[in-house]
Amino acid sequence: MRDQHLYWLPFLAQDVPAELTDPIQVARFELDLALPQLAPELQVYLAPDADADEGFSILRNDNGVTISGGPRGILYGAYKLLMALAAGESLPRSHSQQPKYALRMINCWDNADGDIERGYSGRSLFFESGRFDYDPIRLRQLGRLMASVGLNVLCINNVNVRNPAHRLIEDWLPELADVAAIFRPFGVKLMVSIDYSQPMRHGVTTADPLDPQVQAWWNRQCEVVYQAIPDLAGFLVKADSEHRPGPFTYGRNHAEGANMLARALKPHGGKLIWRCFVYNCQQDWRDAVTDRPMAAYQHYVYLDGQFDDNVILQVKNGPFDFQVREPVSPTLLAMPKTNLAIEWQLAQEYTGHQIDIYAMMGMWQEVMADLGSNTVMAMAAVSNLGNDDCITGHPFAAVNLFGYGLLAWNPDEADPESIARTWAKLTYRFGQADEDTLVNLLLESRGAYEKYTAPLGICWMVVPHEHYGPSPDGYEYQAWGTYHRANRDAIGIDRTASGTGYAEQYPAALRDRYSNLSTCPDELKLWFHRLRYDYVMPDGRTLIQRIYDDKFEGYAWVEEAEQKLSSLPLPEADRKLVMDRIARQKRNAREWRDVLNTFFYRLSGVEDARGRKIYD
Ligand code: GCW
Repeated sequence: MRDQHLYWLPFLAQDVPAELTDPIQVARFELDLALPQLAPELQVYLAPDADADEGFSILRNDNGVTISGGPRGILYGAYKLLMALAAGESLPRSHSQQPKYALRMINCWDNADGDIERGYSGRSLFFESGRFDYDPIRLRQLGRLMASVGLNVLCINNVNVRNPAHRLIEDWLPELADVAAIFRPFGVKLMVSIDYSQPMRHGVTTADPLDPQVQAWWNRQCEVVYQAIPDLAGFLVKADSEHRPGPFTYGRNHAEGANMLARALKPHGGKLIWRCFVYNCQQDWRDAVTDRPMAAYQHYVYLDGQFDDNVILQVKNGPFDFQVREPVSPTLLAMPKTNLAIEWQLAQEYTGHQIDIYAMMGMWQEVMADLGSNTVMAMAAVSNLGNDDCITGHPFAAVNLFGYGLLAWNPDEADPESIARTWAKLTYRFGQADEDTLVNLLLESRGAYEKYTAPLGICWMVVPHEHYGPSPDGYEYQAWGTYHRANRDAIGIDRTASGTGYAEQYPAALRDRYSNLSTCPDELKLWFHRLRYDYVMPDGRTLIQRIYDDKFEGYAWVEEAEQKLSSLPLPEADRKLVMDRIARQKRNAREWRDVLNTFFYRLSGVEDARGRKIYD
């Protein structure tokens, strides 16, 4: 059955036919489908330009509009035009765009058994029961959604390559090639995650990157893979991370490890995306010297300049792990001679499981501002997609997919308000007042979530493994390096020069800003500093009072949001999902409020200055 959720493309109420094989054909189809409703008089001409690639220009004159560019550029230009018409934006007479990043990737953490690691929108769109199993109509719809916001690479399997997903580049190449063909007309190239020890399944006795047999195995494997899928974007690798195999086993560093694979991919034009999520996940909680967020910098920065030119190091936006609030990863600022990609997580692992509303644009904007615009050359995001009726589970989580595409195309033009507004206009076509209500809810959602969950950048206080709901000491005595070290007087870890020294990994301006309590943003104060509960915040409140206030305010926001949502004229298919989820969000927020307030009250013995109910 056809998807009832048309996401931000409600004017494309018919599927792209399977026969179309080229982005220009798709562009023509989409225009012919949508223009009669959006601008019946408008003539749109397509002018393919053999020298152009992904950029496009849209020129308006008295006869109509001409979109020119390479095939993918024309497709992007067609969507741009249609979305501008649908959102009621006026396009200038002449308009050109070029993507800022050549690789704009989605990383699916889909397992071959159909389960999705950290997936909150149902099961895999690609796999079930240990084999490929998909609905081509749904995949074409995903191709269309991706192309409409300029996303061009889709890695379809989990970075934790679980059996039998290694067969993707071995026995399942014909199926993989079929999926690649489905996405090709949308300008989307496939990528696969590979297992570093893969040669050892084939009689090679080692995975040592400097062993010639290993190099030879990968060279041969890449020939076979690229024969089946000549435009495969490349491989994604999680090595020496959370028990995954990698070069450390053989005493090799990650430049040696990555370059070996990159050399096998190189003759075929493939890229090697190498993740930097490497840290000691077997730390003793008594060890107060090792500081997990320092790990990536220590493992990679000294190797700057040693990676081959088709290697891209993929670094998570924050140095910990997609927490509610983190500073920018210092590794992203310290490797000028290396190709770097920033990795975001659209899947709401720590940010509400696509039950709680959490629009990510504010986080992107803050991180990009600290990053400076020329530091990274590619973008990746962990997928929030699945086979639920609504592909992002929560209909509002689609704003994160939509916005991420715009961000990866050009972060300078992706401000939170315009992303939220354009998405809301396209998706719901509400009247102005309802649109404002929705846009404001989206823009406030991150701050609200942050208020009722772990305070001021302290990170992990979630239920272990599941990562939804409060458990203040859940990770405190574990091996993951995730400690808040709260006692009766104080909470947090000093990460300045007088403590673990983490802040010294930054360039001077950021180091000083974070190290100095008066300039460190409130939301990161407990990320960088150990503070007493009676510490007086810049606004005059004590730390403990700020914590209590935030929990009450965060919960109150959810109560109000529920009211506001109930009066929005949402389409039926979305209404049920949205109202069901906000009720669950309210229960979650209430638990967070009361569990955390009780936790801090029991430790500190300090009463709430406003006398609100805190359970003892
Ligand atoms: O945040 C952690 C997640 C793991 C994930 C890992 C990673 C794919 O809890 O589920 O594994 O990050 O990014 O590799």
